[in-house]
Amino acid sequence: MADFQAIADALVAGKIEKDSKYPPKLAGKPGVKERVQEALDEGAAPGEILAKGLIAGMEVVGKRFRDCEIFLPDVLMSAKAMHAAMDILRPRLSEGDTAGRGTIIIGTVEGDLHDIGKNLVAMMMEGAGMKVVDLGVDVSPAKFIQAAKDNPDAMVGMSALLTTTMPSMGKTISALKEAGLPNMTVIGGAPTTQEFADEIGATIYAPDPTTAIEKIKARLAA
Ligand code: B1M
Repeated sequence: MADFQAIADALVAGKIEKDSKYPPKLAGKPGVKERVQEALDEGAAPGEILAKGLIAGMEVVGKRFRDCEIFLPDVLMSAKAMHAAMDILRPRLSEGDTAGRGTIIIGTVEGDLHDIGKNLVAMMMEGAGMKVVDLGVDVSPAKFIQAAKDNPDAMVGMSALLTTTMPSMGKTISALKEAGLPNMTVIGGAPTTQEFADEIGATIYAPDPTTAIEKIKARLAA
């Protein structure tokens, strides 16, 4: 039975791999890379490792940061560990044929550098067989528009983690409409809600990757 708690603990501690010097108190102990590999070798499903190990660990980081129990450098180390773990999981999640299951353009909106949630969503979409065009972070409406022109059948996915950057989602949707582009849109990210999605005219609101995938599939099948 894979030890998901050990994966979450390594992530919370920001321990990337055995040879990492940070944090000094865990010198020589396995990091998130070894823990994830161990779980895969034991036969755990990549999606389960993601949900029960990595996302669970990141939720702890989020709560501790909110409660001022840890500080930005700690969060950054956990974010780095998350990226390292995702590098191992990504190919496993995206095995399979991506033809005919829809294309998603995805990015974190202008002014926003948070990409952990966006990357998770992108990975899980790839895992579900969708083609993903990842524009990265701090994506301007103009960049979304260009990608939508290049991929007219794609749905445009936007992620925002800051209340100050949420309005950029509305600006992008307005810009798509003004440019006469027919692309449907999907939004998500911690501060977003169904109410906000309705307000800005997004096609789909999804609080998590699984809901995003289910709703996108339903729309494409309709
Ligand atoms: Co930032 N940060 N941060 N941060 N950070 C938050 C978001 C914050 C809530 C912390 C807090 O104060 N409690 C707060 C925002 C407050 C607000 O706007 N009301 C905040 C702040 C203020 C800031 C800075 C301004 C701090 C500063 O500099 N003073 C700064 C802003 C930088 C910028 O973007 N311009 C900043 C910086 C950073 C770091 C760089 C240190 C780091 C980001 C590293 C990175 O992403 N590479 C960071 C982090 C890690 C966080 C917290 C701790 C964790 C975010 C995270 O990764 N969560 C966060 C606190 C928290 O969330 N409790 C916080 C885990 C991730 C899996 O969840 O992204 O919600 P999430 O994604 C979920 C769902 O939302 C959904 O699926 C995902 C998986 O379930 N989802 C989608 C996401 N996108 C989706 C798209 C979809 C569908 C679903 O469809 C397209």
